[in-house]
Amino acid sequence: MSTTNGQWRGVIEEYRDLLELPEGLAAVTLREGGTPLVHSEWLTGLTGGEVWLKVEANNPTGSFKDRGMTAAISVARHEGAEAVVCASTGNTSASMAAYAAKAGLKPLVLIPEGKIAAGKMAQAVVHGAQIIMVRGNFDHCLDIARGLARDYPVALVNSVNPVRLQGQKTASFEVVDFLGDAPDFHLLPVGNAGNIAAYWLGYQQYAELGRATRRPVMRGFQAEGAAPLVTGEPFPDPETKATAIRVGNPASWHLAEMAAKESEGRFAAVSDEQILAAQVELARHDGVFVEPASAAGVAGLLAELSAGESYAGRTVVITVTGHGLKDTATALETFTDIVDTVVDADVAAAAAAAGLA
Ligand code: AN7
Repeated sequence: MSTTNGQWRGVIEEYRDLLELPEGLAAVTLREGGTPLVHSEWLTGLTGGEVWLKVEANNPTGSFKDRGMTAAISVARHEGAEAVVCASTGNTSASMAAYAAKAGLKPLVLIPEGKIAAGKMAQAVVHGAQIIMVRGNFDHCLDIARGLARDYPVALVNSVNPVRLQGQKTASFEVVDFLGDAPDFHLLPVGNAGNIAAYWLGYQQYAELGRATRRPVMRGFQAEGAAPLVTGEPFPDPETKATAIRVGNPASWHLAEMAAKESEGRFAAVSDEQILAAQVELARHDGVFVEPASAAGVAGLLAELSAGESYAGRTVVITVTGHGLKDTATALETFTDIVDTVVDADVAAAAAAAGLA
């Protein structure tokens, strides 16, 4: 991996030769990617394998979406677009708004009414997006976004735009570049299913190039109330507290199924309780605070271990997709007594309250 004076250049410059993008494309970048693989002593201990977290919160807008967005916005500008549109459960809109601002494009965001985490909403607003709330879910928003891009002069930057996957697949490259080979297993949350498709694309490409000797088994985890890839049927009314993956009819359904099939992987569902418990456990054991949806992969691993599945001796990468600060309201819902005690400004009183005295 090359750098300029030690600074990571962003995924287009770091991996340009490996991405299907227009020749000489000028990158609109916030230096996304180059995110850490953090070793999880906790999950390594539980599994008897080696478990790594690919911490995508460390992207400029706090989620993995920036990898695909640098590519999509660069191409939109390259092709002369003046406005860009996306449907979003929150993170795509936050990312699009930031990159559109950098590129001087007008961002238009379609989001499901009342179901967007406050942090993500703040990002879209502050970056200057025009926000349209739709009485409906993400799937309705995506239909509208597609319709707008078809009939009006706005470029669609959802992951149905193949350029997005070109950027997002760089996450697999980074995993292999760091570990020296592909892991045995790759676990991640799945909503609209672009990310699992992109990872699989990246792993396949590296294997074909001889940069990896193997391809991982891909395991995708959905929320029980929004698990179409598990049941095989769209969910007309998807529901989960993990709003980022509240998707009933994933756009990349077919690609995601191919990734699971070709890698001998699978999809499974986890409950909101399992997701929120995993979020807290991950924060407390590993010091990594992720948003609820991002904990679905960890929740999946824990559920599989309980069901007798073994990862002993295996290398496992789990992508944690977005930052915990995106949605503090949901994170704090389970905590009734946030502040233990209120005391006067006095050491003895604090010591007594803390049980030290
Ligand atoms: C934190 O922002 O779909 O399976 O519109 O924000 O590639 O959809 C977000 C998805 C996982 C699922 N984790 O990824 C959107 C949006 C987080 C996310 C997913 C999302 P995909």
